[in-house]
Amino acid sequence: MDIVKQIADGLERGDHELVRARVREAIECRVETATILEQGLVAGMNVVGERFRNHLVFLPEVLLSARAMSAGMELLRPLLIRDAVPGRGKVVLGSVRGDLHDIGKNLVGIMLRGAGFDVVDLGHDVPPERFVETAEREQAQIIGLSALLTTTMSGMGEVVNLVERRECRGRIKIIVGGAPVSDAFAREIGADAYGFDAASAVERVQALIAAG
Ligand code: B1M
Repeated sequence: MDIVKQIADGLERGDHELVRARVREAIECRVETATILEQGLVAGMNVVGERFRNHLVFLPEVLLSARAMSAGMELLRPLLIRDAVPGRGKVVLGSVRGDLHDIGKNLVGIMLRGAGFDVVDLGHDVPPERFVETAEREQAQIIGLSALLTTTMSGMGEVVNLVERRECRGRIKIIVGGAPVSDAFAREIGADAYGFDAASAVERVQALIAAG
């Protein structure tokens, strides 16, 4: 099996030691940084995301793969900066104001990072202004909002309205998700996309960025 395939395979199995060793080897063998990232790490994480979505693997497996991803990225990061491999896009992520639930949001962040996106994680209980100001300052293309309470969902609409008021609607797109959130709710508040789970969040973000 070639070395890049071994990286993807190690990622799928959540074997961080194998991934670290193979990424190091690939770097020493002068495999292109973008190839190691896209065809090794990201390809492996995409498989994990798909399996998670189909309930073939569960949270512990995803976390192991995320750890393996981080192990690989640690070695790759300086080279990505040096080679200026274009990032896939930047996402400002957080749980909305009043909401302390962050397990699902963290998972979405892990999967987005796994798919090669830069993620600015603002944590939980984040006020609307902070989402929008951070997205503007960081020149992020996407704001990702998570809510687990029916009482905090309305905070998502506030972020959409604020983006509109600041006239950055064209530049910044908004994706929403969380257990009480639905596609219909996302449309009702004027969000650009709804992510049912972490894997679909990655797909939606990819589609939003591709649409420009
Ligand atoms: Co709370 N809680 N909780 N809680 N809690 C729920 C959500 C609840 C459904 C439990 C219940 O009553 N059956 C209920 C909400 C009812 C409602 O509003 N409809 C509830 C309540 C009422 C409360 C409190 C009010 C309880 C109280 O104090 N009386 C309180 C509120 C605190 C607050 O936020 N202000 C509270 C507190 C807590 C804890 C702090 C104890 C803890 C949170 C710890 C933490 O997150 N660090 C907690 C927990 C753990 C839960 C349950 C049990 C589990 C949530 C979870 O982590 N699921 C939950 C019951 C349940 O869901 N079964 C419950 C696992 C996680 C992987 O799934 O978060 O759904 P989830 O994320 C998924 C998708 O939703 C999606 O992808 C993720 C991965 O597939 N997704 C996105 C999430 N964000 C996304 C963003 C996207 C796209 C997809 O794009 C950006």
